Amino acid sequence: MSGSEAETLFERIIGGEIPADVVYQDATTFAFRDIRAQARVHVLVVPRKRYRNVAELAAGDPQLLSDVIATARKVAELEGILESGYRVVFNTDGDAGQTVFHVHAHVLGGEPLGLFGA
Ligand code: D5M
Repeated sequence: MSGSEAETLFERIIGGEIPADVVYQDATTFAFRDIRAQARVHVLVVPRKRYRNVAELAAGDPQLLSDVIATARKVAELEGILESGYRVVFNTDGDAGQTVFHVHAHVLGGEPLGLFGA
């Protein structure tokens, strides 16, 4: 990450410049509802510090990746889907269709999601 790069959309949401439906935040992570929900519960979890994708985050700051996963669990708890189950997805670059290059976990649930590849 380079501090000289332009702010990402998600940095502007974290900074309060762009409104969002915030579900949870703590010292290192921030969670808000996806504007294009693909399930009854669809929340994005981002680290406050920007990494391009989960591969760079895993290589650069494994503790922060752990924080993101812990916040995904917290979101599931707050949304009442810890027992029914949920999915965590990191789209990573081209073939995965990543569109915002500030790593984010999609937390999906609240209904049966179907199986990948089925
Ligand atoms: O996911 C990027 C996600 O970001 C996509 O599901 C839409 C969501 N998005 C885009 N703009 C906003 C705003 N303003 N608020 C909330 N959610 C937003 P990707 O994995 O990069 O394809």
